[in-house]
Amino acid sequence: MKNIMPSGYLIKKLALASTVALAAAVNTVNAVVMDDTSQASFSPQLVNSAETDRLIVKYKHNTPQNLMSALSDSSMQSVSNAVLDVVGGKVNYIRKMSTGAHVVKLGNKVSDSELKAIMKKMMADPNIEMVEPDIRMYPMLTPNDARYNEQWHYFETTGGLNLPTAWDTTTGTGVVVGVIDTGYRPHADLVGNLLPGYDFISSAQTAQDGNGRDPDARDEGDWTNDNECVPGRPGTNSSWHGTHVAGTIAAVANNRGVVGAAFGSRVVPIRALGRCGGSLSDIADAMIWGAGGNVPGVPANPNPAQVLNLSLGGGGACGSTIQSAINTARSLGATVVVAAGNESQNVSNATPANCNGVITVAATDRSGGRAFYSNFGNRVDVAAPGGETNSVRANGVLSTLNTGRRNPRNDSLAFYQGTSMATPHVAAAAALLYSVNPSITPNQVENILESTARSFPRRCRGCGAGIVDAAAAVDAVNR
Ligand SMILES: [Ca+2]
Ligand SMILES: [Ca+2]
Ligand SMILES: [Ca+2]
Repeated sequence: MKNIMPSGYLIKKLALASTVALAAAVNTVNAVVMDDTSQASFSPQLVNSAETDRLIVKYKHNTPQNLMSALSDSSMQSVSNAVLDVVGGKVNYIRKMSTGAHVVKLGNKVSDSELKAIMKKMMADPNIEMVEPDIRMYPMLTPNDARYNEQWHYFETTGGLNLPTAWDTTTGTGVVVGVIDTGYRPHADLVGNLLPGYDFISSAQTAQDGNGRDPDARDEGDWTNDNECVPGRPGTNSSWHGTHVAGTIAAVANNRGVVGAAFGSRVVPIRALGRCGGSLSDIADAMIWGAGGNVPGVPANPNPAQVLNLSLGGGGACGSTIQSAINTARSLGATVVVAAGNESQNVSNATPANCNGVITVAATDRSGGRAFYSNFGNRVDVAAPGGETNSVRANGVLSTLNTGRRNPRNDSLAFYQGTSMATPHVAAAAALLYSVNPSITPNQVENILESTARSFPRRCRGCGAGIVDAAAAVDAVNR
C-alpha cells in the first residue's frame, strides 16, 4: 500500500493504533483458533472473502516440514479436500511462514460463507491446529486529536468528504495551499503547518495593523463599529475567518484539537480581507502572488501554491481584473477554488464564483442536502460540507479560531457554517491530488473532483456534480 506520510507521523499513528490493533488481534485469535472438537464459529467481519483468497494453516507439531510441492503431499490433503468439497478447484501453496504455519491460496473466488465452510472442514483434520484468513491490514490513519470525532464533515458517510480512506494514500505532503483571507492567528494547532505569507491589504483602516502592505499576514481582527461598513449595518466582532479556513485545510494532526483535511500540506496565509472585507485589487494581487506570479513592490512568494482557496466573494458579474488574476494563477499551474456564496440565490450573482476557470463550491449540511444558505446554479461545480449551526451548533464545521471579540486573545476551536467552510474541504481535496501527482493540471483536478463526486443523499439542486469524495478522487489520480 502506497504511503507517503512523513515518518514521524507514521510512528505516532502506529503508537496510536496499537490498542485498536491489539484488540483486533485478540479477536482474531479467539474467533479462529479452535481445537478439533469445537464448532466453527467465525466472526463475520473477520472473514472477508472480497479482501483475501488466502488462508494461513498451522499444523500441530509443526508438520509438515519443509513442504515444497506441498499440496501433492499427503499431509496437506485435508486442506485440498476441504476446498474441493466446498467450492471445487485447486489450492496453491504459497510459502511457509516464520511461525511454522503455511500460506495457501484458493484457486477460485469464494463467498464469505464458503470461506468459513472451508476453514471448518480443515479444522476437522486432527493434525491441523489453526486456520485463519490471511486478512489484509491497513495503516490506521484516523487522527487521535481530541476533537477529531466532532469533525463529522471529514468522515461521516452521509455528509462527509470520505477523507480517512484518502489519507491511507496521501495527506497532502509536499503541497502548498494559498489561503486568501483575513490572515492567520498563530494557533498552536495550525502554526506548524503555516509557511510565510504576505499582507496585501493596502488600506491601514481595513488592515488594522497601522500600515499598508507588509510581510506580516497575521490577522489583527476584522471587527467593525455600527454603520462603519454600510450605513445601518450593525458592528461585528472579529471573525478570525482565515484561521478557521486554514485550519480546515491544514490544522496539525495527532497533537491536540482538530485536524485539517490535508494535514500533510502547508498553507501560505495571504491576507486580503480585513474590516469591511477587502478590495478586488488587493485580492487579485494576492492571487497572482500566491501562485508564484510577480506583483510590483512585493518580494516573490518563496512557496508558490498549487491550490488557491478563496472563501470570499462579492456581488455582480465576473470582471476582467479578477478573471485575469484567475487566468494568471492557472497559467502558473494553480487550481483556484472559490465559494459559491451564502445568499441562497443563483451563483451567477456572486463573483468570483461566476468566473471561468474556477472550481465553484456549494455547501451541504450534515444530512448531505443543500445547506439552507448555499448559493446554487449552473456555475456550481461541486459541493462539500459547509455545515449548519443555526439549529445544532455541532452540525457546523469545527476548526481553529481565536476567542478575541476585537483584538486577538486565546486559541480556540469553533463551529462555523458557510460556503467559506465548504471551499477549504475542496481545496484540501485538490491538495491531495497534487500530492499524488505533482504535475496534474487545474483542468485535470477539476475533472477528477467532478467525475468522482458522489451523488447527493438529499436534495441539492444546482449543487454541481455531487459531494466531493476525497478517497475516490485520490484513487482516480493514483491509477
Ligand atoms: Ca499592513
Ligand atoms: Ca500586516
Ligand atoms: Ca490537531
